[in-house]
Amino acid sequence: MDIEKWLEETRTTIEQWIKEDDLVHHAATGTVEEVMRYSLLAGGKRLRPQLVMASTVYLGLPPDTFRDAALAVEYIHTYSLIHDDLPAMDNDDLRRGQLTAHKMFPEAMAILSGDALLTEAFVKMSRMQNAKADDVLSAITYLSVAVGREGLIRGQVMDLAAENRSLELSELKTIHRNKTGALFRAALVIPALLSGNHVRQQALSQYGEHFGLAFQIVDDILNVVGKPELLGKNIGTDSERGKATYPLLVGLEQARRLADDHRIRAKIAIGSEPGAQILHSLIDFAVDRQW
Ligand code: GRG
Repeated sequence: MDIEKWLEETRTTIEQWIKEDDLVHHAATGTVEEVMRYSLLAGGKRLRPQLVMASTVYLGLPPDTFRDAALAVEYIHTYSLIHDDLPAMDNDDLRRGQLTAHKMFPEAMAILSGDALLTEAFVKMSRMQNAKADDVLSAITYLSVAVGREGLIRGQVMDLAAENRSLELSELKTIHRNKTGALFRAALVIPALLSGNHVRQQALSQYGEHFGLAFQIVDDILNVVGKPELLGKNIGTDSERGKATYPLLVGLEQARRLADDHRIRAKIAIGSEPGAQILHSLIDFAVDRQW
């Protein structure tokens, strides 16, 4: 399949959905919605909502069935980037080649826009169409655990605590399983929960586990050998910050081998069922990407 075409078409669709969201469409100057719109429309690969769509296809449903869930995971991702860039965290001025939210707007408004994006995601989940109330509740529970103190937040806390300290590979894996992997896994599992398809839930969760780790290993590799003009950010920042990364711990070649290993395991997890083709191509993209 032509994955480049699929990625471009779905990216356009997702950006159109964001623009059609009332809060974005009616965002007035000087409001928190303006900051939310700025960050939501500042670019990005849109991989997490694309995973919601690919998972939905794997389950035999039209890709836009769970549009609100696709938006919810992208809103949470955007919140995490805004907060991660803040002076108290990574203190970055640029994201995707553009000024970070707290550089473009007052810092307090950037913090609040992140808070509002996180809560808006759950508003969207709770108003979900095309799913039974019990299934919506299961999906909300899964997502809130994934991005809370046992998932995303845990990963970020561990990441901050690990700065300028040497780490074991197993500790690094735990950080990334939470910080990067939890939201990818949620994007994949949520359509199974919303459609009550518990048979495929396990396969999607395992695929998500390997997808998240492969994605992060490649992210670490690109921070060493990537092209800044493609990435929209500087390279070499991980080593400047004294961050433990896969290339630092195991070397570039072994890091590449590990990413490939996760690619293979992800593909085995979902098998070659009808509808699995996009997921196969997506893990190829995650591992082979240059941005
Ligand atoms: C809750 C503050 C807070 C943080 C949680 C997700 C996260 C932890 C921090 C965001 C920064 C970061 C480097 C996360 C690791 C995952 C990752 C590589 C994110 C970037 O994802 P892409 O490449 O981003 O999909 P785009 O720009 O394409 O949307």
